[in-house]
Amino acid sequence: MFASVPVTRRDFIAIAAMAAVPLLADAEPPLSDQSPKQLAYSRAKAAWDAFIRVYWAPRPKLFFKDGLRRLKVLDFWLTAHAWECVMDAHELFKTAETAKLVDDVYAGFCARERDWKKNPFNDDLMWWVMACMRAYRQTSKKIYLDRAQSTYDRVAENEIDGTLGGGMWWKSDEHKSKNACVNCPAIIGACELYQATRQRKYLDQAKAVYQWVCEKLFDPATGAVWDSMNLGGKVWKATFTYNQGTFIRSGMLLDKLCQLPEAADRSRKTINFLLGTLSPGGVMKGEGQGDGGAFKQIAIRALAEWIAEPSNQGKPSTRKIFDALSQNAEAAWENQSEGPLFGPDWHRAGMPPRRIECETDATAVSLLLTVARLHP
Ligand code: 7K2
Repeated sequence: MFASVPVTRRDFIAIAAMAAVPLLADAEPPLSDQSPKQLAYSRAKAAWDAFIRVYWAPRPKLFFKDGLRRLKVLDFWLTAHAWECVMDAHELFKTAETAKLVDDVYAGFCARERDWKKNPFNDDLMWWVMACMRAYRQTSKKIYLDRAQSTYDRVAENEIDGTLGGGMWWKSDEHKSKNACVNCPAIIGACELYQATRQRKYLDQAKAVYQWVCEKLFDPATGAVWDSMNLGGKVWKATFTYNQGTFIRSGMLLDKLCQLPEAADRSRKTINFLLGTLSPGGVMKGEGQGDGGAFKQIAIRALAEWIAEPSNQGKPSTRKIFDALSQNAEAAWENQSEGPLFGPDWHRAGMPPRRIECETDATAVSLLLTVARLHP
């Protein structure tokens, strides 16, 4: 059995709000009979409702970055992750509303970003390839597959070459570095395109890029995935959580598609690094807002995929990964800000809600949705 999750005053508030039960000191709703799974669901629902209320504008179908001020629209790459958060919600709630929202986020984004070729950040495009493939898996709508395929094909053709031994350039307007944040998403995108189309070229490309990442940016001693290599061959050894996540998922997919147990072994090492070194006290480190606000969301999604993978079911190591996600969810919940909204560092009490950005909140929302969905 899972360790029982303590029910806190925040839970009473969240659940009372959901059930429209008046919060009287002597008439608390009967939380004591909620199972840990129900409690995880209530928390996820409260966080999700606040996220949509604060950051989403149904007309003209966009996410605001600064939800309570509504002055800035969410960035290109961060919208791919807000979209994935919506898909996390749809996987849990499966309502007509969440289904519509999946399509609306994409439609609204495309209405604003009419020409993705103008974006020189290849990583931004690979994040959208990943998100579109997930939307395709979820909805079976071909527009998502087509967009993923045409985007991936164009970038792969122009941006993968033999300089530095292989791999994809980070930016198309200046070939100065090859980064984990573009190469691992490219591997994942290619694997998923292979699964959907069975075109061999995708698998070959995924394997070649993976080999390059393993040679240049993976530390076999610790399992760490480093950030990037510049034109001089110098490696920036920063270890951000998102790069651990996409590398974990790359190895898992390649092992699944072409029996590469050594790839799954590397992923296991990286999971240990992410849940050990990068998680002081068992909770993943804060990486600030802005781009850093989304990093953990990407790492969490990779762990969720690992847990959901049929061949990992029932293993003690899989259970440990779920427990780690649960512990992160517990910390995020306890350190929430009013809303409930969630700041970037789940080790310390929340920041003022006005300062919390969409991508930062979305990370905790995805975590809570995922824990509720995967809860046994
Ligand atoms: O240096 C890269 C990457 O390797 C590193 O991990 C992060 C650290 O910073 C950049 S990527 C950051 C973003 C900048 N704005 C536009 C986005 O598309 C881009 O990914 O933060």
